Amino acid sequence: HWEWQYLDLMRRIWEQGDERVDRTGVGTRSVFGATIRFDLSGGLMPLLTTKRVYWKTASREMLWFLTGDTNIRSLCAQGVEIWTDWPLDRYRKATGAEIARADFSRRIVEDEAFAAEWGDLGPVYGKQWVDWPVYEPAGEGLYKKRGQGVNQVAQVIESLRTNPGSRRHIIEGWNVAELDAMALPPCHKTYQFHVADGRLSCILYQRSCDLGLGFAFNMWSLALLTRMFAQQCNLEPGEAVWMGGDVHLYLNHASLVEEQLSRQPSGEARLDIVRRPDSIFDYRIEDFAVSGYAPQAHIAAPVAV
Ligand code: UFP
Repeated sequence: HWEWQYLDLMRRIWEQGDERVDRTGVGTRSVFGATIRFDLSGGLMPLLTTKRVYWKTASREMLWFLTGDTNIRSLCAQGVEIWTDWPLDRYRKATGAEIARADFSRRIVEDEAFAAEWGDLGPVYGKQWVDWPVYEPAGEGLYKKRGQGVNQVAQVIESLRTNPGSRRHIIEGWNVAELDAMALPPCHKTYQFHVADGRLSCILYQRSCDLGLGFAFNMWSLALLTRMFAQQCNLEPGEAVWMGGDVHLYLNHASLVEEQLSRQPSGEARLDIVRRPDSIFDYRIEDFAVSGYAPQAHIAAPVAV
């Protein structure tokens, strides 16, 4: 079962990883450099079975990236709160208000002007993926931002269709010049696609990975993106290859690690994309049907912000 790759990595990090002080102050054990591979043939998907993974939440986030939106409002409206802590933190610090997360989220949804002022994350994934800024010479050594940036997603779809043998099918999130303006510099920063024998594969390079919480989402999203791209390019799904830089477990995840390592992987999940949308930008959550997913119980663990 593919999931042993994950459980083995978890055990290795917990037992032998280097203990490090990290940005959040929580502390981690980590290894530097790890790979997990998954064969997407036959519609199979890398959904962890040793705990329940909320794949719809991860899918909604992926669809939100593809819209280019960087405001949390549409996520909150769908009950997706995975990005809410950053704007909430900024709001609390700026105003001194003691607002509960649920109230903040509700206000973001109900009050458009409030969302415009407080709900934006800066030029994170969505912005870089579909509107990477381009600067043009404006005389006297000055440069001017072009109205429309580069749509990397559309360009890669086009290059996969017209030049499948290319080794340049890359979507990059790490815009060095704009990192300071982002709520969080991209974790899943580089996607590279590859066509061989009519199959589409994708490598994700993730610079930093919370193996206990983030990975399950990141691996699912990588596979989902690959499936959508394959469908749009009339290719069969190949492999999803995940590569981590700093792969870590937070020291306050001891009970998650203990519980998950006591479980055995079981069964396999399949994804059926029930419709073929006109473009990569037209998918909806209803297009995704997962079958065969019978995970073991959810395991709660604190998120380090
Ligand atoms: N993290 C993930 N996956 C993600 C994401 C964040 O694992 O998609 F957005 C984790 C990795 C790390 C923290 O524990 O969030 C980001 O912190 P840093 O920027 O210091 O690496």
